[in-house]
Amino acid sequence: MSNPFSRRRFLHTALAASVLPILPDAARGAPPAPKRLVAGTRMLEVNGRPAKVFGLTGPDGRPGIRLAAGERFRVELANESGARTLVHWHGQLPPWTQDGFPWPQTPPIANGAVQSYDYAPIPGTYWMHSHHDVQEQSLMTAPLIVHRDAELREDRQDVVLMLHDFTFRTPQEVLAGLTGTSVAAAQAVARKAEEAPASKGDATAPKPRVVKTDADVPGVAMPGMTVPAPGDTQMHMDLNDVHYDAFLANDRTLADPEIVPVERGGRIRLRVINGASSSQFWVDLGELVGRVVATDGHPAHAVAGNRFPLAMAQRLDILIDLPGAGAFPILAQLEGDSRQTGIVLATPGARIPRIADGAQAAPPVDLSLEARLMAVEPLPPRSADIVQTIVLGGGMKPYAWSMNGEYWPRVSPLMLTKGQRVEIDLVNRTMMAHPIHLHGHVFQVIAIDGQPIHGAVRDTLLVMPMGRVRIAFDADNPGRWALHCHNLYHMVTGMMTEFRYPGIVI
Ligand SMILES: [Cu+2]
Repeated sequence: MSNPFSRRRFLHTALAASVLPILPDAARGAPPAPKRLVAGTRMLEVNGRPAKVFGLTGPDGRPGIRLAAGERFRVELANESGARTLVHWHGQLPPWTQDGFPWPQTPPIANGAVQSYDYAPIPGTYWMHSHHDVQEQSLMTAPLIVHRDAELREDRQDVVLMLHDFTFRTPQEVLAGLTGTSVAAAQAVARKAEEAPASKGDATAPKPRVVKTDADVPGVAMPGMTVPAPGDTQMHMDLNDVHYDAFLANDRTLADPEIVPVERGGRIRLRVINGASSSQFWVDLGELVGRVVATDGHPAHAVAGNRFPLAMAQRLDILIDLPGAGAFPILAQLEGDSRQTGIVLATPGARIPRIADGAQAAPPVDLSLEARLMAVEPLPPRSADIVQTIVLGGGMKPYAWSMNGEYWPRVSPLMLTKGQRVEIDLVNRTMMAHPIHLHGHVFQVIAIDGQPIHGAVRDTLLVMPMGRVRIAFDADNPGRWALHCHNLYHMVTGMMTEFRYPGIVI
């Protein structure tokens, strides 16, 4: 009879002892060490010229942060950028003091300082960007991917495609070109213009101002487009406030695209992130057919197609099953323009084609996909406790944009009470589309132009020119939260407001 304390048991014990020191802390019950994220600068080559940009580099040397299923967002953000900064975890639901928005209580991080974050993240495709000044334009942006348990069983290759717009001008030069003067001066002119006709009409509903001429805003080209409006009348809309030098996909142009090695017949989860400051794209899968299965990180019932609109700050998860071997460009074409950027999925030995810009200008990004989307995990049905209308106003000349006639930072906070079901009508009285982003909450799209839908769950939604959408969310995250247009230049010239819960000490 063998000894119950067998060799097998001994080996097991010895092995455990020898392995213990290299086990992750989590396996010993202690929280894992925080991940270090460095806000710094880096050099890119764009159109053959060196370009110094910001960057957010994770512990593996790649941009951003990737978290395993169930892992906490425990991050030490080290600011080595040479400037003050503050990073927002776009779409995540942390306590408001960790949201990375520059409230007086949560000021930007000084150069050389380190700030810690610790919260339970929600899974999906997210991103991070500076919410300080106009640093987002200088690529202080990166992916934030939180994996799901279910993805482990999917056995798909994860491919991230992050889009940017790039200019050799400084963001301050771009902004000065748009306003012609200063933000404050443009807002003052806009306020005065809105006050003047108020006596004749409804003072609470700002009218659209006459918008733009192409030639008279210095340094800016704005292709206008005429598109059929609802009701089949013709409507002029404005696109692309800023003329960019390049569009980047994972920091590279289409002249020198990233080649992503994939397996013949490979199964891909493509995570597309529009990190551009002022540009919207059509994601074009070419000969491939994909299935959109998540919007802004939140699962949606699959919608098949090969060309999908993507507004600023939005994300799409697209499942792609490759038909075999070859090189498969995944492109993003600027709305209203023929220029595009992208990456190439390539099986071993595939010949990489040279890809030119599009043959013709793409139409404006629209809500054609939005209308087809349905959340897998919708909000529980419930009637609204409050319904709030938010009117999007402003225009190109003077270049200032508003919410309910107010220009950030001179706004009156909208008060929420914990436990309320909130519905918001976003009413666009301008000739531009506005991608509206709500901090700290996820919402469901429940109507487009008055037509009820059981739409996507999201954190950013496009409101078409002269269009109207309704969103619903539960007020479950007390604090101070921004609601704003994610066109960087619309936001910094005024299109932002605040949701505030009572009891927050200001
Ligand atoms: Cu906007």
